[in-house]
Amino acid sequence: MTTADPTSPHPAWLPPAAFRAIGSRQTLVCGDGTLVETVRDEVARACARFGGTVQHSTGAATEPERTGVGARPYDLVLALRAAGSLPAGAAPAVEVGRELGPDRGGLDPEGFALARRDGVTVVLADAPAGLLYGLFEVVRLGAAAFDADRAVRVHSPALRLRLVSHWDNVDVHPVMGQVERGYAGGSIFWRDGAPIGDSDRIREYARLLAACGMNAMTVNNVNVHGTANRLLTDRLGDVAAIADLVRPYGIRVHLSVNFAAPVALDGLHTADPLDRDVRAWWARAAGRIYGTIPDFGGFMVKADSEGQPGPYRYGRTHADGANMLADALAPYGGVVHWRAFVYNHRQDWRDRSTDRARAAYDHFTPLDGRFRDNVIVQVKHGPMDFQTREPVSPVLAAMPGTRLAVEVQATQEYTGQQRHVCYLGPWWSEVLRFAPWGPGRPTVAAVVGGSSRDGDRTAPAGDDDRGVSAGGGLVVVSNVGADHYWTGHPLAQANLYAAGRLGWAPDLDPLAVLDEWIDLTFTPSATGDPDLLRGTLHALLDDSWRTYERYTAPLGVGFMVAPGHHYGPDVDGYEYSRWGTYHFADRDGVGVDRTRATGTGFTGQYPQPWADRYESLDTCPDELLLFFHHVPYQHVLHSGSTVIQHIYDTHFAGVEQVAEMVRRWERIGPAGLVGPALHARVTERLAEQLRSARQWCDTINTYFLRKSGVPDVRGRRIH
Ligand code: GCV
Repeated sequence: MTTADPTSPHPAWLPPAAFRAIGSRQTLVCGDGTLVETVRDEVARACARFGGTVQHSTGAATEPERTGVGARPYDLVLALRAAGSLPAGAAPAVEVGRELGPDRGGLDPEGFALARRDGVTVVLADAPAGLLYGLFEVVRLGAAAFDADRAVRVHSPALRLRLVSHWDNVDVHPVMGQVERGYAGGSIFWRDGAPIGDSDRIREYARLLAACGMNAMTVNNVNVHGTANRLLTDRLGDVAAIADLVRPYGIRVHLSVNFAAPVALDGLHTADPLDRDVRAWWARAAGRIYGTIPDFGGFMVKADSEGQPGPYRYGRTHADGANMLADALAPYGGVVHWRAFVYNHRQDWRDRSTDRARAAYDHFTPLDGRFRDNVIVQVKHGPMDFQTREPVSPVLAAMPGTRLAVEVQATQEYTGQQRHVCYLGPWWSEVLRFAPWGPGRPTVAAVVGGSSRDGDRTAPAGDDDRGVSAGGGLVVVSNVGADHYWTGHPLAQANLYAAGRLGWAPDLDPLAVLDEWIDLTFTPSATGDPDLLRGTLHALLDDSWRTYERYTAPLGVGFMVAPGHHYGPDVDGYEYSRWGTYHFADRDGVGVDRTRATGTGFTGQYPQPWADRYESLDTCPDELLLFFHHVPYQHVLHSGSTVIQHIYDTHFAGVEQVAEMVRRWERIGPAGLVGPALHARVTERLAEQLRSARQWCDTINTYFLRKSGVPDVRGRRIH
């Protein structure tokens, strides 16, 4: 990576050098359409830099002489199968096409086949998006794409919808600022109520998203207020301008909308989803939007949640609300992402039966089967709220008749706010691979990919016809802002990259994904030792989520953070508050009893085997013990340690691990393996991470020493 140019955004995983292998060769691009032109332009840009050539053959110009290359073989052929006959120099592509054959069936609309035969690397697709994703696969392979022969391999995304959700405010919010929970500067779309107008950056962003496998985004916060309401009406042009910029990279724009928009914008007396005028209002809004943005993706809605309006106010259900919007969008093929993040944020803490973890399941599962085909119920991956460790949300296993999406959070609200290194790929991978019905049964990835129909035997017959089989995919809350490095902490780029790659292929090893990101982002320097750089990055990132967990949140306890901004420790900050109660620590023990036997009954929301596994102290995994059980401090974990000793040990260990990260990063400075600006930025953030880790360690250990009165068996100093 070269020294940062402060005037243009950092190239992240698409630096020019990532295109060297393609740009120095002879390429043929065959096909028509905007995305094919993007492919051609990408290759042409690389060739201009590295000396190769590109020919573009549309259906109307397939003769070799018209490509200007005659029979000379190409190194790379990227072709739509319907593009017509290929020139002689692309003969191996014809063979690959034959092998792929009609008998293998049509390729996925975003899929492609990749092979290397007789010195020609071949990418074939049936639709332009496939060619674009195929190009980025060749970029990822780099020189290896042009080495030995490769058998034909068909690639297609496991999850159809892979959406980045921006919590960007159009107006500056008095408390949350320009981006809610944003830790990377301002918004890339909005500033002070107006579009920011940086087309280049938005285009670059779309490129980065496509290159990691994303295909959709919302452009405004799910908490919709002020000017953001008007993106549906007189400010629709702002949305259309963004859609125009990202369309060439296959990214569709969605909008977060306010359920009460008809009231807020047009003074209707109600937003009741069954009211005729309200339904007509939304139908008109949808018609207007599709008249302006024909490939508009749809709406995202946070309703009856944390003060946002919703159907409850009118005595209606979430299905009524979502279906009304779905009906408005259906004629145009749009979808509604309806969030399941609904809970009582005005709890009475004296009522021990109220359990925030239960809420989404209690609100939504009775409605299973009642949502339209174009409604996607969007479920946060855990039952709480993106804590450092939570079990997988049981809702994901309980709505077989509904399209479900899983929502993860790249913006590091609870995981160090992009001041701490915290690579979340391993966490998301655990979530996506989790098998709610037990080993060998469908995973969360299968549920949101729509291929889990045997996941629950109560699934209604013929549900494929209802569109349920399409699944709802992955939603990732963006960690991107107007910062030079996009993500504040340069190493946090890896999280966005990983979200896209895991959305495309949830089975990928998150550490292999990290290698991809390293290979693309950090160009080996002529003098430096690339293994030292790779080793350092792995040492910093691989286990960073677990390191973060060690010095912050032990054994599944959440929310011991400072209220409001959520950075740094405050053990009782949220305890006995209207938002919930999360650890119930007293002089005898700690944890939340969520068992069926004596607690809130939350364990009963899981199918077997997890319902029983979480219920029993004997089988509950250590890392979730305090999420499910209230236990004495001297309770012995499966690890052999006691709960209290585990708290002390992990906190000290976490700090030591961060100190080691600091040392490792310092060591690569003089080697010049990364540019000095990037090195300095990471150094500065690591210093803060170390300070903060020590603070967490001191605060948590002191708190539990005082509460429990149990000394550290190793006699370390606890304040
Ligand atoms: C956008 C958490 C965050 C809120 C966020 C909310 C949500 O509560 O703290 O900032 O609001 O989740 O997901 O809607």
